[in-house]
Amino acid sequence: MPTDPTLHLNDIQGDVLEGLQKNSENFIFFKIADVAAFKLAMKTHVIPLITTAAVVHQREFINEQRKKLHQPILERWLGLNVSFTKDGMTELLGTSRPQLIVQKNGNSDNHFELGADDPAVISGLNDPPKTSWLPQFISDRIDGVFLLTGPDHDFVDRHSQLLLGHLGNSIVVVYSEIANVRPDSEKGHEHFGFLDGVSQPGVRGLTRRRNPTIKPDQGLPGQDLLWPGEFVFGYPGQSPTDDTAQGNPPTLPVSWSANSSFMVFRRLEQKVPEFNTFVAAQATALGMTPELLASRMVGRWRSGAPMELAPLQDNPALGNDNLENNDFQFGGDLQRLCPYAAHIRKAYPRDDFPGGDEAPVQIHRIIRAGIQFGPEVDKNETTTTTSRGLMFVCYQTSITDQFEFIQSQWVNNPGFIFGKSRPVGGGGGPVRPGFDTIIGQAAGGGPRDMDEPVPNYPTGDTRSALHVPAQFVVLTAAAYFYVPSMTALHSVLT
Ligand code: N7H
Repeated sequence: MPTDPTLHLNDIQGDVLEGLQKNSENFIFFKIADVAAFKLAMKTHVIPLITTAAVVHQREFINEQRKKLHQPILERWLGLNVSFTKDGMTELLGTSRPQLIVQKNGNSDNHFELGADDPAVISGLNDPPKTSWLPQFISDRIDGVFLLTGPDHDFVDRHSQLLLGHLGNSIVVVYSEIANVRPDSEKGHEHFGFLDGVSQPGVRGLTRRRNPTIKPDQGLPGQDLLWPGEFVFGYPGQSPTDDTAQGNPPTLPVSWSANSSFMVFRRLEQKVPEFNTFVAAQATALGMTPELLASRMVGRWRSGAPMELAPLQDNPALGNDNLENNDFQFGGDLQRLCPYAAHIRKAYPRDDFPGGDEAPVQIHRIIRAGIQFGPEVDKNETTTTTSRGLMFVCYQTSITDQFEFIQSQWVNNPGFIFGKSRPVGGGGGPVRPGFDTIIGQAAGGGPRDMDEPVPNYPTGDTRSALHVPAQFVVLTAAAYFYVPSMTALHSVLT
């Protein structure tokens, strides 16, 4: 077993690896109005409030202990992180600052410097035009974002006011939105109703191995351990040819980039009533239940149970059990269990490459840290009248090789997963898997299709296709951020 790297958790901001503990989260997007005053306020009042990965790790441990003892979580923890766009970095360091361009796996990634609203980035991802984004994201410059988390909406609101009081006129808030986990039994489920936060990459040096002797390269069963350089600068990354070996650390041209990361933010509106109506009508046409159709689009049931292990019927006990709900592969399944185009199969194909080689997959992973925004669907709402969805957040060391690769090369690519065929009894022959019908985007917002929504399980050769004329997940704002280390916050940046 290779020796684990030592992670400097005190120097890494807390949302990056394990995620700030949150029921509620304010996203405060700001423009720096007075650089000197901003730096002073940060040094004096704000940086001491920032939650590090060490604190998050400790809180996670306490939460786990309480869960084991069936005790409620009583602590009312405040979480705070800060990160900057390319414009914010220029404000803080001047126009002659070094460009944050990353060399990783032989590629040069300058997309942080281009930004999420660059025309080339927008067209590369098939994103909707900027003119359809929230006006605040196109009418003003965004220099940075504070992520402020807590146990409930009021707590987050109150602490946000205190934070803004510390910063005074040094910033202008360009846009802010408090997002909240869904209520009661929907807690932990995104707005279409599916359990979220089930599968995350394990991180060597942080994630505990449940079975170190038998599964030395996994945390929880099925959770592959990755080298931390995939998510935080200053550490070895994944080898592109061997899924357990360490590769070169990604490089940044500045000496103070260790323990920093890149954050991708996307405000993704979800058209929930429209999704439900569409799924119900298509399920009738295809002769299946709406539950089964929606779950085959996602690759998991609403409970979190994976189609690979529960192909025809939900199994809530399995969905809830983190010792089992990730312990599966896709490679041997010619989409009898789970469609090639299901969201989780497209976004993380596991061993589904020729020969079961996982190395080419593990260099395109992300750590997700999103939260739901907007109200519950009203019982009279048949078309979306109030904006709701996912504040999508993910961390990585290369935006082009990780988030953008997944979006543009996998989920938006109807040919991916490549080289797939049908079972011989089903006529054999090559398959075009189609789009990820949850988040995949066709050029110009065009229609998408997906192969084999109807399961041929355990046998059968019914050919079916799902035609999806509209997007049920719509991008309404996006931005790329640099998440500096605590050292950089204390020194060069203030
Ligand atoms: Fe996805 N959904 O409800 O369908 N996602 N996602 N996602 N997603 C996952 O494993 C969803 C989005 C990934 O390791 C689950 O936590 C919705 C973007 C990845 O097996 C569910 C939206 C991107 C995984 C959803 C959305 C990804 C994943 C299963 C937008 C990146 C892990 C629960 C509104 C480009 C796959 C879980 C794995 C899981 C949904 C966005 C990527 C239920 C509704 C933008 C890598």
